[in-house]
Amino acid sequence: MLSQSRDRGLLALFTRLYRARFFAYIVFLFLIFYKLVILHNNLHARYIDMNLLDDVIAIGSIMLISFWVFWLPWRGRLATLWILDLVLTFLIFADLVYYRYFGDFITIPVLLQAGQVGELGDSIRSLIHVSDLWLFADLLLGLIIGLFLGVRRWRLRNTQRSHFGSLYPQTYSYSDRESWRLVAIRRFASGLMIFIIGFAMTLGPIRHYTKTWAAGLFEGGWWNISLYNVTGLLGFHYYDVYRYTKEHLGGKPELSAEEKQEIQQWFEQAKSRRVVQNDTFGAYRGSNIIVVQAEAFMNFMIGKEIGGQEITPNFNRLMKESLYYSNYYHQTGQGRTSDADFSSQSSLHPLPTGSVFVRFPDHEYDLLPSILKDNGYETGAFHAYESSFWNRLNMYKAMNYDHFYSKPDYKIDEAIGWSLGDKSFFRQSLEMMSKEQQPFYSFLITLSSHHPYTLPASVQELNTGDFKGTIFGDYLQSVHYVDAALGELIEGMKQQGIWNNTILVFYGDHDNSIQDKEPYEQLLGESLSSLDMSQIMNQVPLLIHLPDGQHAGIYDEPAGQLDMAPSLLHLLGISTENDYMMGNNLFSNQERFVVLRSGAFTDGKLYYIPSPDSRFDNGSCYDLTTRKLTDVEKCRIPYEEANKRLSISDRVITEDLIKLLRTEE
Ligand code: GP9
Ligand code: MN
Repeated sequence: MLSQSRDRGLLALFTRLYRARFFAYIVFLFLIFYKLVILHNNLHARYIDMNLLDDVIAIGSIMLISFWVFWLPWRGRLATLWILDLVLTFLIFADLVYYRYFGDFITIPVLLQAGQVGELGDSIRSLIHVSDLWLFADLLLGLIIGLFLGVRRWRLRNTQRSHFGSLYPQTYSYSDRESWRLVAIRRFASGLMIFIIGFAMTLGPIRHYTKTWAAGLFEGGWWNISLYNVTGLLGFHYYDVYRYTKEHLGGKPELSAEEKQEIQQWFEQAKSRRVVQNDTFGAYRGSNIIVVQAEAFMNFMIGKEIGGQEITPNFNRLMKESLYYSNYYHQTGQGRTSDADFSSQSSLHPLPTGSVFVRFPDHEYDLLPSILKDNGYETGAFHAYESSFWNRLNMYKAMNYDHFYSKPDYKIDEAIGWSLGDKSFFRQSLEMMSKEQQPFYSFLITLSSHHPYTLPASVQELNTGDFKGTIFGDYLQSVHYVDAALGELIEGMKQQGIWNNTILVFYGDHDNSIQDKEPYEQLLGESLSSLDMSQIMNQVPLLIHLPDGQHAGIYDEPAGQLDMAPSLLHLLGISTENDYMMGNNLFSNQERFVVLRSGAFTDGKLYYIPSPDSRFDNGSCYDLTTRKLTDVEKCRIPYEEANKRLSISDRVITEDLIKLLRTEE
């Protein structure tokens, strides 16, 4: 008798499990999975397709995040599924929009910079496509159905109440308690079952990947896109939360004696390549320095015309009396402008996630402004924007700048984009500099050519022809404006009498986030290979104008943002012997190796583009002479060196190693 009722109970349990219990849940799983697929298909085609195992991981990870809804009563479960749908949809949507601009996913350190989102208003609006709103359609439908059922239930209950009085019994019988117990067991078992299935579906394939091609995935500082390709979007976010927590709550990893020796040795070798005594060493001792870091100022349009009009006429003119580095790479990651700033001043790589400015402003670095201040320079940072953006206020204090002139220090007499137009920005900055003692070091960050590049009609002076009305056309227009501002800066410096005793450096911070190949092909009048596109998106120009116009010419050896600080210090005759710097000295006549944050690298002969799955042999190794793919094995040794550099740099920054390396030298 007992076993029969248990059988019936079990049977009923399974029937109900399969019939109703899981229906809403399966709809939920399907919807979120479908949205993850939409997200994946919206990422750039260069990334690998989702295969069956990836689908399994995706579904498993949705289960892992939602198994506990089975522990709730039926209606609460439905409402919770709706809320989970909303939260996950919002996450997918936010990742999608973020990815369109940054080519990366949102991470915890990025969320810590979320205060900046408000400022990105126009950019964000331009990155949202109307079709994205479909992601929210099911939520609306769910809300309507929910309201409908709710109202119906309420009506029914009212009718019943008026017929039978209260619906709820005052006391519970033994059998009520029994059936509650059964309900509780059933709920618990369902939730547990979903958890176990989800766990196996997520961890099983990931384990398989990490045992095969993705070995070392969770140990090394893998690029986020590679992580995503293994773990899927939700898995990536779990891991990111775990990584962040471990980093901040788990204490610093121990640096073993061998590791320390290896890092120390690497820096010794870097020093021997960098520190040289030649005739450029100290040739410009005591000169002022003005460094202009120009927003999204890329290299591909230098020297180009559109409808017979030069896009960057002032830059082109200045180039004739300056050192122009035609293969200069930005080495930035998620920290964009702040990464360009950090790597140029510190000669270290930025981090794979977030911005060093935000994450580790209090760690020790050998920074150009600080070194110059110690050598008698008055140092100033100039940026006509909110001082808190990218945590600059704190970071610039740590960098030892004497002054940080931000938005409140400027008169907004030429409103463009986020803030003040670059022409007025340069003019007012020069006025501020005129009050400083010489020699000075001034670091200026421009802003007018910021995404989405829309300038007021009154300052549009380039006829962008066929590109008019496109974001690419707006980009060229804004770059043309910045170039005109550069022309005025040079005039201003001459009028102020500092042209002949100042080194002027001008470089772009990073790319413009316009990934679409077509407008570049149209402007350049040629079809572009993957190698061409990779170089276009990663190259920014570097111009160094020396006070006497010496050494002018085009330098086509590879170089990168990490090289700026050691090179300028060389010209000033300030030794970097005791500094922990990773970049090249552009005046040392040594062979150069440039590593990008994505793991791409070049030595001038080879150019390696990593594969999104981070497997070395799936990457592309190009011969720069033929510009054709070559045997990937040729890239193996430099690939290992590139990874070593990135991981040393990451450890130095996150574990605050400079202090340690220096104190126990
Ligand atoms: C604003 C500027 C933003 O201060 O640095 O530039 P971004 O980092 O978005 O390129
Ligand atoms: Mn920028």
